[in-house]
Amino acid sequence: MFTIEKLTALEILDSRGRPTVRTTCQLKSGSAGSASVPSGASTGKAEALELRDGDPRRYRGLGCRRAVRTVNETLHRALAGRSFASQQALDQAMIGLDATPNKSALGANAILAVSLAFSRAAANQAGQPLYLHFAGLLGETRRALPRPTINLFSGGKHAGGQSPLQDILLVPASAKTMDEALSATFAVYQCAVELAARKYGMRALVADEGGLAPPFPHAQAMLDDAVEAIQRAGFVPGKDVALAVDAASSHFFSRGRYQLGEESLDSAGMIDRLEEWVVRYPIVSLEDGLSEDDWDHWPKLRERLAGRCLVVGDDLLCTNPNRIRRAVETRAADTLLLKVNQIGTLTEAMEACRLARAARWSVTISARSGETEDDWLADLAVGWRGDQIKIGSIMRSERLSKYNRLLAIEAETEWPLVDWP
Ligand code: 2PG
Ligand code: MG
Repeated sequence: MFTIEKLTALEILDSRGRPTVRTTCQLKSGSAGSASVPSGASTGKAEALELRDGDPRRYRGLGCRRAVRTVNETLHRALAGRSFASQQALDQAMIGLDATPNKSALGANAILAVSLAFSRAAANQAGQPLYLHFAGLLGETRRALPRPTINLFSGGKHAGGQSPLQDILLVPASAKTMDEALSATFAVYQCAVELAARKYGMRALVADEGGLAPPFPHAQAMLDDAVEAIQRAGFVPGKDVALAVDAASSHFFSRGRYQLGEESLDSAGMIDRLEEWVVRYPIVSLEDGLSEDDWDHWPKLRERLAGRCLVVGDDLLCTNPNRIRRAVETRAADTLLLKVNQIGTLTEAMEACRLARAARWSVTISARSGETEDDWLADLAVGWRGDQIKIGSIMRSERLSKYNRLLAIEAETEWPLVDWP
C-alpha cells in the first residue's frame, strides 16, 4: 500500500525555456519522489491536453501556473490521505476526477507529473531501482537495454522548418552495448559537424533536440549527408550504422497533399517516394511517413515497406489505446512510438504498450523535443523493454541526462542491447 501524504508542484523551465511542471509526491512511509513532464512541438492532434495559462503577458501564454495549482490544490485535496494499492489505482482515481476524454479538465501535464512522481516514490518505498519498478508494473521479465536511435540532422518544427523532414537518426545497428552505440554515434556526429562546415559553411549550432540543422538544399540531401558522415567515420552504412527517419509528415500535409520542399505529392506519390528512399538508403525505421489523418494510406505504406523497414506511428497513434486498436485492425503500422505525455498517465501508456506487444509490434520509447534534466525516460525504456529509445542527439544536457542514466543502468546490470526487431 502506498499512502499519499502530500503533493506539491512547481513551475520549472524546459529545454526551450518554456514552463512545465515538476511534482513531488510525499508518501506517509517517509519515501518521496519527484518528476518533471516534457512537452512536444510537433504534436499530434489526438494528444491529451497540456494545460497552459493562456496569459499572453507571461511566457506568451505558455505558463503552467494553473497546472501547478491543480496539483497543489485539486489533486492534493482529492488524493492526500488516501492509500493506493497500485499505480493503476492512483491513475484511475485521477482519470475519474478529470472525467474528460483528453484530460482537458485537470490537464495531462498536471496528471502525468503526479503519476510519475508517485511511481518514483513507490520505487523508493520498495527500495527498488526505478527501472525494476517499471518492469514490475508491466509484468516485463525480459532483460535487455533498448537500442538508441540518435538524432543526427534536424528539420521541420525542431529546426525552424529549413527542411521538411524532422529527424534523421543514427541506428548503431551492430553495437552490442550502450557504450559501443554511443561511441559510434560520437564518431559519426563529429564527421557530420565537419561535413556541415565544409558543405554549408555552418558552425556546429544545434536544433531543439541537439541535431545539426544546416540549410539542406532539399530533403534528400539530409539522407545523402548522413550516409556520407557514416562512411567518413569508417563505418559501413546499414551494417554498422543504419538510419531512422521521423518525417513528421502531418506537419507538411494539407488538403490531401504532402509539401515536400518544392514538390507537392499526393499520398500514393508520397508512398512511392518513401519506398524509393528505403531502397536507396540504409533506412531501417520510418516514423510518421504519412500524416495522422491519412488512415486510408497507412496500410499501403506498411505493406510496401514490410520486412525492410519498421513503420512507426507517432502522431498517428498518440499513445492512445483507441487509435492503436484501429491501427492494429487496419494493419496501418508495426511499431508504436510511445510518449507518456501524449496520453497523460503511466497506466494508459502501459495499456498502449500491451496492445502493441499483443499485435507483435515493436515499441520505441521516446522523449519530447521540449525536455527537462529529469531522466525517468531511461528507466521507463529499460523497464518496459523498449526495442528502441529515442532521446535526441548526444548534445544538450536534457538529452544527456537520459543517455548517462542508460550508461549507469548498463554498468549496474550488464544487460546487452536488445536485438533489432
Ligand atoms: C517526435 C518528437 C520527438 P515532439 O515527433 O517524435 O522527436 O517531437 O516532441 O516535438 O513531438
Ligand atoms: Mg515523431
